[in-house]
Amino acid sequence: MSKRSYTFTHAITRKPGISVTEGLRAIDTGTPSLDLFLQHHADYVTALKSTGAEVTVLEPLEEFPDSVFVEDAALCLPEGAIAMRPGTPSRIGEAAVMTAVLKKLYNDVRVVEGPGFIDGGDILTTETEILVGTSARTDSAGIEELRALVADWGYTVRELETPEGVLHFKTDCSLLDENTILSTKRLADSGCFEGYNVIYVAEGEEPCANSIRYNDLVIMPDGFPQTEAILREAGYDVQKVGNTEAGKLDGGMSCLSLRFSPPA
Ligand code: CIR
Repeated sequence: MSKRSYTFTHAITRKPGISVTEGLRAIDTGTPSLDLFLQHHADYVTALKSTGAEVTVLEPLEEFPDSVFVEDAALCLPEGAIAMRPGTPSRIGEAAVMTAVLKKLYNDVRVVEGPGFIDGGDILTTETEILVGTSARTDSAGIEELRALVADWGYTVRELETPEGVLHFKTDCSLLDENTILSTKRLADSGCFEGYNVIYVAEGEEPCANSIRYNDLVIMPDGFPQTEAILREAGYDVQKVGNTEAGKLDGGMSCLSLRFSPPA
């Protein structure tokens, strides 16, 4: 049976623009190269398409340097879409732009109006529940508003904590299938994934915890051989994509797309 938490027909991405060099970062490890970022982005879109996805590639939005990380602006569910309220001033305007895009695909688009904040990167949707981590970008008020917005679609929202110093909840975890989550030890050790099987990323390979399951593929950043071997051994079909440039801006595989199946 196909599973709604990782079986999708569509994805939305946005190409990085010239302004991506001004993107937010916790620690400056160098300016991303736009050319290499565009190459990685194209490889990412190719990986999604290889699973049968219809991928929308939006043009760059120069006024929003971080807008390549489309995941933070919305949450897409089979029943409808919800525009987020990104918790950092330079990104809050991305939600309205994404709302207009989503209205072409969904009849039901709901909006987190505030006063709380919530970034899509803090949300992990599993087969049975929506997990949301509080972080520097997401607060309890934002999570409460999301809870109210999805209640009539039958979703349970569980509030958790993103580890200190980690940008987003999903910086440290990914859904692999209906029972299994890929996680760092620092996150899973909090007990937040009780009831799920947890596969730990290899020690020293924490950045690859931000991977995605999209249809038959686990798409992971290139350069994490021990975790790649663990995933292959566990029976997953793995596709690697270069992520050095997005990584300089604390972004990874999940941040680069919205993944969904709009209502027929
Ligand atoms: C930011 O700080 O907002 C961007 N430089 C990175 C966003 C990554 N997005 C995500 O984890 N969902």
